[in-house]
Amino acid sequence: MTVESTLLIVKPDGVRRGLVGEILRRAESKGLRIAEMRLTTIDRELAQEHYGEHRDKAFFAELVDFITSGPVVVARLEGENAIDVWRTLMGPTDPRGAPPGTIRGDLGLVITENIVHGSDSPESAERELKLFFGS
Ligand code: 3AN
Repeated sequence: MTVESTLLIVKPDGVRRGLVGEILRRAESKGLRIAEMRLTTIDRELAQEHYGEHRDKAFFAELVDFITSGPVVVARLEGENAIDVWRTLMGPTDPRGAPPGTIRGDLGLVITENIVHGSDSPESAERELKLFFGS
């Protein structure tokens, strides 16, 4: 058994479009457990820290503008292999090629507004959960 924790974010587009329930339903239906959750607005400092690995990318400013553009839902998801399982449910980064059945495949259209975030490794999950939940 590898019980893991991962960070789920419903991004501002997901909250604006009223998709919070749909996204959480998919996580819960799969068997992942919501261990902590809140509605919050990410400030620029936290956004820059969270997306630190993308600091040098051309889309960094746009990324920070977008994630701070309105309320988000952040949650700690727990379960067997939660990190990979949540990434699989989300689908690939670019919704254009994301398979139907995934969140981005079913609900997203463009890469800049791709609805959800999920930690991409155990190291990222630990770092990100610390940023948003303190541990
Ligand atoms: P993921 O969210 O699938 O882990 P990352 O970590 O590669 O993807 O990218 C973080 C976020 O940066 C993505 N969710 C997406 O919103 C944005 N992003 C990634 N690549 C691009 C790109 N080429 N143009 C604009 N935004 C991008």
